[in-house]
Amino acid sequence: MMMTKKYILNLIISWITLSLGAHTLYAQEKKEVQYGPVSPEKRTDPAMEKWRDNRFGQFIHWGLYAIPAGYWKGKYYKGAAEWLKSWAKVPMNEWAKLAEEFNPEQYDPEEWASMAKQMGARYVVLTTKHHEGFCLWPSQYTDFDISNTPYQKDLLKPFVEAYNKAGIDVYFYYSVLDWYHPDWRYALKSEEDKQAFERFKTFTKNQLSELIERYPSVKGFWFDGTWDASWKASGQFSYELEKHMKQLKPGLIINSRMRADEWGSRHFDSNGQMMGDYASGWERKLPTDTSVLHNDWEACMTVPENQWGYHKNWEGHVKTPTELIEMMVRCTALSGNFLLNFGPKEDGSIREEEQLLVKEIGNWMEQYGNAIYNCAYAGLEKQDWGYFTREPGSKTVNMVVCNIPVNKALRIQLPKNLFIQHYEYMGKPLSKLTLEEIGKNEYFIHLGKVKTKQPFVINIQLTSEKTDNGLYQKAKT
Ligand code: FHN
Repeated sequence: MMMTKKYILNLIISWITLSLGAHTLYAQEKKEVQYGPVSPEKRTDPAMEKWRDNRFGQFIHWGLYAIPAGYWKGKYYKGAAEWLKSWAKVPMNEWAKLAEEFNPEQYDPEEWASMAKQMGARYVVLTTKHHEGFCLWPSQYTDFDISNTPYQKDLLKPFVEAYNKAGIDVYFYYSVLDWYHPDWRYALKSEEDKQAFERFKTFTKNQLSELIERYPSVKGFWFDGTWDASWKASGQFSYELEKHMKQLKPGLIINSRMRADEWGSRHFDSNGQMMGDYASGWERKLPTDTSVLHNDWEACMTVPENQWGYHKNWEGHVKTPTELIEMMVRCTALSGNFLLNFGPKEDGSIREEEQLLVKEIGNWMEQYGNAIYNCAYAGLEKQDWGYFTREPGSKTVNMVVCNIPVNKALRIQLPKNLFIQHYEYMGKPLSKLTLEEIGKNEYFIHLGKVKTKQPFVINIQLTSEKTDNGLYQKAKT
């Protein structure tokens, strides 16, 4: 007993010490940040509202890595295909020779755009240059580009045109990390490194300006490859670059990965303020709670475990359409976007598994897309059968049911003073629904003989005035 008392006392003392310590530390560490967020407040302009409303996007990783597709000199490498150069330790001059083979004759951007539309994607993010440094457009700042391949023609122009024609917003992925460029540096250890990296920064700024000027309908940039010490030491530059790009194209949207502050803090500045317009650190993982609501955010997801570029073998767990739909719903329910990756083959065609996904996700979106587009966190506690989403300001709440309970009864716990006024299926009715009030602001929606295994949506309308207008049945009659 004595031991327990002493133990508890010690615990309390260490808790107080830790809290005071953390507080002092925090107070000490609050930094003067000059190169933090360019737009410190959550953006509410039409471009950003559109980004939010889109909710579902297609990510495309396409580059020279689609040629070896996970194999080098007959040897199989199971890591991400776009990193093969690194796994197989291929010298750059050898890797660069792949450009001599790149001839995507099956490339049909209209077909890609129509697939994306069928799937329900409202925006697309395409790798204009990945870590290998190869550019899908004819860039005046490098020879390592599409014009020096047998294909020769610009891949981006028809891409942008086709997607825009299909009503899909185009974003460009751009890797700062560049394995090809002679001035790229991982760290700035010498004066020579610093000078080289200054040239690299000019190259980066030139290429980004070029992309904005050549493809003026681009809605934003998705930066990557910004984790090395050299970029982390370029806080002022990244701040000025973001400003410059937004001056060239007002309304441009830039992800948090692009930025570092002058202290080397990435995504969020040294005082915890998000930099860029949305948090883009959610890669192959999703948030689980409402702590993300403070900022706009997006999660990007692969279909297999960790493959972005085309890999001949998809090993490990390859996600089902239902899993991916649930992920998208979860993002919407927490006011985030979901970006689903595709890796086209070297000839420009799309692998069969991805074509199947397009159909399945597309069918679902056709019926239930209204529970995703324009929707966000519903302001209600998550329930076990799935997720609530809601268009901001609307009285109608979408219940996206992902797990049907064995008793076919969906329990709904509402906050105090909120009642269900109306309930019905979104789209085609799947069974006869009945409502039962089981407690204070607590209900069951009984599904009856519902057969589907796919997620589906029930719309409920909420009211703050409880009126027994006969729309629900009471538990105790
Ligand atoms: O290294 C890349 C990877 O190849 C892929 O492009 C992903 C997509 O988010 N980003 C990097 C890893 O964070």
